[in-house]
Amino acid sequence: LIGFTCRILLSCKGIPYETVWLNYEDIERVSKEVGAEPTGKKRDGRPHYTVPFITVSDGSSEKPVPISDSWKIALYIERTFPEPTMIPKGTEALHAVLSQYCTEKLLVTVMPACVTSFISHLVSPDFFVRTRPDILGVTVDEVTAKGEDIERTWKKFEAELDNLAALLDANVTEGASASDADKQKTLVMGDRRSYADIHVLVILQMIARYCPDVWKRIKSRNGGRWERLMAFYAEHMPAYE
Ligand SMILES: N[C@@H](CCC(=O)N[C@@H](CS)C(=O)NCC(=O)O)C(=O)O
Repeated sequence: LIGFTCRILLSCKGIPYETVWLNYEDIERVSKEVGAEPTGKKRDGRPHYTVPFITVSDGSSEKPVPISDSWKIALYIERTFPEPTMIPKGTEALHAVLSQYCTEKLLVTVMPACVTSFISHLVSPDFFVRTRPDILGVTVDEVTAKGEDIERTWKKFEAELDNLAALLDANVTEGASASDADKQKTLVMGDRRSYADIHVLVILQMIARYCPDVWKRIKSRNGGRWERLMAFYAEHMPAYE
């Protein structure tokens, strides 16, 4: 999921890249092979290696240079390929805060309803399930919504979307045409694409893929802006395979 943020960013900037898919159980080994740093710690203090990480051959060093952590990768991409800007100078902290907001408010809220379908698409679901307590401190079973809680979870998620929509409404300029207002309400920066949009996008894309029935009702919520956001980035959305 988080790897998609880097891929969409690269596509928006027109930078060619190659994707190497890793199964969860291979992330640590391959990270160490290429020298990508861990991005955090597991519950017991051991290093936690994560995707995305990138390796860059810039010609100045013998071996490709590794960068891990999506935010560090995004800043590297923005500084190395400034056009078109996706993190305008001086807005770095705002994009980082929006990213945190999306994780803490949207992703955490929706995960209990999506996790079963997400796991069923993994190559090695057993590894993922077995290692979650080490990483999150809870079992998959403990976070999975069941029975009536599933619908309750979607309602909570929709309330979070309504909240974000209300925040985005403030982008609308006085006297804007209906189509300009639609765009301003859809994009975090109002009149242009930016890195912050991508964090909303990857969550919507996850729902569209793993919970297609619920996506049908979410895409028309808040005046259809979530479907508009997806359409706005359609040409930059990477394939899953
Ligand atoms: N702070 C990191 C977090 C990345 C992250 O959590 N990646 C997940 C996949 S979406 C991962 O690699 N998890 C490995 C694991 O939990 O075993 C970032 O933004 O890059």
